[in-house]
Amino acid sequence: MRAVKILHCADLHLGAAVKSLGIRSAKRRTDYLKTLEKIIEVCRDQSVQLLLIAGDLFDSPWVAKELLEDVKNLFLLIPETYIAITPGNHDPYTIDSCYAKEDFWPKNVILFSGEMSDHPIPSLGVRLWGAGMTDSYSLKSLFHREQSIREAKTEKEEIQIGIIHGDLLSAGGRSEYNPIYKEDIRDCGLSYLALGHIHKRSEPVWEGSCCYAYSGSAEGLGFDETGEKGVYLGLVTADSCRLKFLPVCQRRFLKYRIDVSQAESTKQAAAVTRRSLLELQGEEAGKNLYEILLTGDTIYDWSFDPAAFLAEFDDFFFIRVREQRRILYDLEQMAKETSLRGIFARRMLESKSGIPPEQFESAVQIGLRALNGRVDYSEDYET
Ligand SMILES: [Mn+2]
Repeated sequence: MRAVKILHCADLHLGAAVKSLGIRSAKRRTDYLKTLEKIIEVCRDQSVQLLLIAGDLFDSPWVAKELLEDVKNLFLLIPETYIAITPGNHDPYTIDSCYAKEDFWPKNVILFSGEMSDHPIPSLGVRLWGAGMTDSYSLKSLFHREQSIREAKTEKEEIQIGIIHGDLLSAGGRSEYNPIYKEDIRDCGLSYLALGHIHKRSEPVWEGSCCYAYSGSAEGLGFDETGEKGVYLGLVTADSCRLKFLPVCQRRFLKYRIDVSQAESTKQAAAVTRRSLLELQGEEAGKNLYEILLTGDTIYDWSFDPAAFLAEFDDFFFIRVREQRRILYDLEQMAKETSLRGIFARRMLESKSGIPPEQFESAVQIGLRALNGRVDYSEDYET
């Protein structure tokens, strides 16, 4: 049976500025382009016939000239590969968008815009179906023409492949970003539907005879997009999909809780953290982006110095840290002290019976921190 080799990616958000990364933001922006470079490399090395880019290729429809040239030059490196692009809610196909530039895109690029349309690729025995966003919002579903897809499937011996950017929902669900209903894609005639918009990858699954997946963002955009990111690569036939996830990201966003009960200073806490990260991520640990929460129980409440902690990670690409240790205490013993701490302990013991235990514990922790000269602006950390 005829098969086509595809690579499905989405949500590259080229040109995005992630402000929370501070001075690393600019460097991070070059990572996104490197990810596309890597995707192009995979297409070339593995003879991918069809590259599907399911929306939000760019972070905005107005793209810096240099970036646009870089992307075009990358596409020119794989003239044998058809490149299908559907604009997303971040890079909609508007008249002044980069997609509307006349005679700009190489011949191997197929652009979808607006309502669902089809594009036959006879040399591959494939018919592509796609819709492209023309605005940042679309309350109405751009996915339709199921009848035509089914007809094409039965009448012509082609593999029907779809590409779209939107929110996959069950009947009745609402979204401002092109709602696509599972009921519509069930047995719609497509062998594979490449989805974009949701940055978290979903496994390829079947809705009737239609297989679909979100490839997720190919490079994480923040700490809400942790772990390995990549693309789907594999073979599609008229009635089968064999796709494998392939990581292509340059760096990963990672979140860890590190127990620093044994540490007796900020420097020691940094050393414990470094050891853990090297254990968890190996030699290349320093290239990733970390959000660290320091936890543990401590008797000696040494004061944590975030700046001193971060200074120990100069060789790491990006790291941010919060500290939330629990202070171990003996209020009865403390109450005997002739000190501010003693007064605090006595007052707390006096009021203990009237306060729910959890609230009491939290009040003691905040009080002891305050007495040690370190109350943070916000104590409502997630636990
Ligand atoms: Mn996106």
